[in-house]
Amino acid sequence: MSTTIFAKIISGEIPAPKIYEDEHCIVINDIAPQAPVHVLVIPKQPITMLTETTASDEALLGHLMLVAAQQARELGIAEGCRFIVNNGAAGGQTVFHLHIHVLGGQTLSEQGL
Ligand code: IU
Repeated sequence: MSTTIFAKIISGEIPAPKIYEDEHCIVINDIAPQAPVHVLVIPKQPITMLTETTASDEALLGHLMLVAAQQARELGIAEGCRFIVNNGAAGGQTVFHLHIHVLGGQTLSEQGL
């Protein structure tokens, strides 16, 4: 399997501030934010994309969603935010290591998002 930028961030090969980390995932600020708050929840397991997951990933996927929600609360955007998973090149995915975008900080519809 090819190594993505996220795998290198997780391993520490490429330095990137982790705003949260636990046994299963990390959270980083997106390098090209599309909203005032834009973070990425990334599993340490190098799953390519959501449609590659199976029933064995159920607990991990639940964990990622809970971390995303917790980050939204901690970043002060819980009352209005968006959680996005791009899937596959035609779905807008550019980094082929599963991640959840957490976006907020202003009315998203004002940004055309
Ligand atoms: P996508 O869903 O695969 O399109 O999202 C990839 C995101 O990863 C995108 O928003 C990039 O700005 C972001 N990103 C990053 O935060 N740091 C990087 O070094 C690279 C991409 I390459």
